[in-house]
Formats: sequence, C-alpha cells, structure tokens
Amino acid sequence: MSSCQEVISALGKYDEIAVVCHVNPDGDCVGSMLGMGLILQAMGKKVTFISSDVIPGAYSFLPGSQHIKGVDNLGGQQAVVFVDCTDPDRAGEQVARSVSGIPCIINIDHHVSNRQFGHLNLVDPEAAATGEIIYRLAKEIPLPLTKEIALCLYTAIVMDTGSFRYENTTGTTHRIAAELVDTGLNVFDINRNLYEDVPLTNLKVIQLGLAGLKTSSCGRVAWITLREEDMRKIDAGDEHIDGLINYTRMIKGVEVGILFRETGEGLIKISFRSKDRVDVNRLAGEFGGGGHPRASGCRIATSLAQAEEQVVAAASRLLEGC
Ligand SMILES: [Mn+2]
Repeated sequence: MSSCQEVISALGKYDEIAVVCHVNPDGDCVGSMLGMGLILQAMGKKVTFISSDVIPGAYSFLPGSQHIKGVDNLGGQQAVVFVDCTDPDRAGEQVARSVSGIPCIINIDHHVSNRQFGHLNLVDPEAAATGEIIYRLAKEIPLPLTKEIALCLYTAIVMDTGSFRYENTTGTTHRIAAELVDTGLNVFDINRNLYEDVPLTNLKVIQLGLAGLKTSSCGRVAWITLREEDMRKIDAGDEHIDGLINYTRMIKGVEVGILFRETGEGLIKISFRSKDRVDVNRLAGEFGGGGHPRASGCRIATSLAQAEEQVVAAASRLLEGC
C-alpha cells in the first residue's frame, strides 16, 4: 500500500486534477470527494469533481457540491483521484474508459474487495469510511484542517457508520470525529440536513418498498423489491433509495437484508446488509460484486423474479453455516 506522503507528493506534480466518486453516490463518497477536492484546492490545484450519477439532494449543503459535474468534464486532467471505488468501473463505464491514458491514477478506498487499480493505492479496510483516510491525508499536508474540509469528512464518516452505530465504528472513528467537530461544526445542523430534510419521494419509496417486504420461512432473510414501473409511477430514481435497505436488517431475527432494484436496462441492482454473522462481501462476490462484510452489492442481468430466487437461495445457503 502507498503512504499518504507518497500520494501527496505524486499529486503535487500535477496542476489539474479530477476527483471522481462512485455510481449511486452515498454520503461517504460525496463527502470524501469534496473533502479531497478542498485539500487539493488548498494545495493550489485546479480541481474538477466528477459524478456519473445525480448527487442526492441531501448532500447539497456540503461545500463544493454545486460544482460537481458530469462525466463529459473528464479529460485534460493529468491526475485522477478515485474515492470509495473498488475498481474504475464502480465510477461508471465512461469514467473507466476516459481515465485509461491518464498518467497518475490514485485509488483511495476502504473496501476489502478493492482491486488495487491505481498507480498509487491508499486502501485501508480497517477505516470506517473513505473519509477517515482523507482525514489522514489532510493531517499530512502543512495546511490547516478547515471547517469546510471537516464538514465534508464528518458527513462521510457519519453516513458510513450509520451515525456511529455500525460495527466499523471504533475509538479512532470517534476521536477523528471529535477533532472534526472541534473545527466549529454544528452537529445538530448537519444531522438535520442529513436526516430531517428528506424529500417526500424518498418516503414514497420506503412506502412502496415496505408494502412488498418479504421474509424467508426461517425468518433470517428479509428482502425488498423495487419494480421499475412502480418507481416511475412515483417519479423516483436511484437518488431516492438511500437508506431503504436498512429496514430489512433492523427486523428482529433477520441476519441478511437484501434490496432488489429493477432498472430499465434489463439489469437488477442488488444491495446486501448483514447483522453480525454473514459475510455479504462473499455473498455479493458469488454474483460478481463485492463491498464490505456487512454491506455490499452486485448487479445481475436477469429478470427480477429470477434474481430474487437465485440470490435469496444463495443467502439461505450461506446462513446454514452460521
Ligand atoms: Mn465508503
């Protein structure tokens, strides 16, 4: 693995740098992307923020979010920083294609399934969030940790730890968070932006999802399916799904929660969560995906009904060994 210093000195050589996040952006990748960009701007770099997908409105309070651009703005930069991406395709096919000739690719991530695809790889599966790794970078440059950077990184950490509730939360996570808050953050304001300013469409998606909630006969697998047609009826897109899957895992007795999302492209997007025994990174791996032991995902080109049957069967098989 590369060191923070190696990454900083590599980036120091370039003037124009792109920072890219993954498809279906979540709080960790958006916060990490913006935090990293602010650090690079403080170093005097010209930074372009790139996202393949729409950024959920909940993150519009983050500094720099209004400058996030589409993939067409990628090109001409000499260095690209991927945050929270296991591989270049995770940032979207077009991003993966566009970066092939770029001389400096930096990979900053905390997924155990990371493919080490960069010229430099700053990958630590022990970090609760990619935001934690960006924090370490921020500490290595001889510039102050500003309130704006802290806001982005705090949000990244809050969202990937479920507000410090998941098992990835450590004393280190809290110590980093404390230092970030001490820059002058208003924790109440941040949480209100993240959790109490939810678009009505998000709640309609929850309503739709919970109406079709299913559990296995043993009660240890719960899943939700979202049909494209039903989503269209309520005018909902991927950016309105954030957090829905957590309802499956919170059910008493459930070990594995699954969300099936039918897309118009004949693909089923699948997300996994587990409580404390099943390694869902392995489960997603059976279908060509990956992620973390407690949160992962994959995509299958099949019908919704078939995906449901195959994936629930695979989850039940894994549970037999637990
Ligand atoms: Mn993450």
